[in-house]
Amino acid sequence: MAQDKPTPPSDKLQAVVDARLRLMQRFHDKMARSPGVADDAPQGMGGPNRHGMPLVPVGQTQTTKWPVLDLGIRPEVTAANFLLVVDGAVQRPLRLDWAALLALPQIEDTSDFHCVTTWSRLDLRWEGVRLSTLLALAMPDDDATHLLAHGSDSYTTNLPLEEALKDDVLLAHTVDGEPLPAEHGGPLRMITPQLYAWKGSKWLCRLELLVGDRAGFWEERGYSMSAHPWKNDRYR
Ligand SMILES: Nc1nc2c(c(=O)[nH]1)N[C@H]1C(S)=C(S)[C@@H](COP(=O)(O)O)O[C@H]1N2
Ligand SMILES: [Mo]
Repeated sequence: MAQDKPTPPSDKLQAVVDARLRLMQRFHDKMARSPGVADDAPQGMGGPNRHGMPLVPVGQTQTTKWPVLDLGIRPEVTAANFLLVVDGAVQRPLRLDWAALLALPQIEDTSDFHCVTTWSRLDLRWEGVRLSTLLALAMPDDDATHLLAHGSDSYTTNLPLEEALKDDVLLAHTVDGEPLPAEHGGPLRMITPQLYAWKGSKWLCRLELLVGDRAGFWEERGYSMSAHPWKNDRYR
């Protein structure tokens, strides 16, 4: 049932935490088998796993610049006109305006950013909302398996829920202490530190829960459905 008004801020944070844990329990086995968790020495989760050494996946080179990569369409999204919809295979569709997003539990996490065009940026300090928090609120149907993230530039990208639920997958509004610049997807983008960066939509406007997988923009053009940088998993 779609709601017309933005979802009011939740003051029942414990309920969110409980719902999140229940959802993660449902995907526990798949998550345990996924790269980055199943590896003996998990990599790609930021500085702590690098033991202080720069370390990037095969075929990647570290950069200290931050290139901009997108379709060349720069949508005019601001906090004032921001709207994020969560719909599809969910029991409780959500519509969040900027205030509703900021009312959710906020976290900070430092992680790496691997673009499939071979550059990696290490140790970006992100702030935002865990994707799993929003999914817990939206309550994916029992048979939901994937999601398609939509950007306001009409970009799409797909990922399985066992990846989407990882703790470092954020809807981020702040990077290195500053509001996320528009060219990097501000006011809100998704990040997927354990997958190539194309899995994180800039100017995020919709999370569509799916029963089964559906290719997004780059996936339709030959890029990997799973996109694991530590497995050099670039193409289909
Ligand atoms: N909405 C949207 N999100 C997007 C893209 C895009 O074209 N549109 N490009 C993707 C790709 S290929 C990469 S590598 C990263 C680049 O993010 P950056 O421009 O902040 O470096 O965003 C991803 N998310
Ligand atoms: Mo990319």
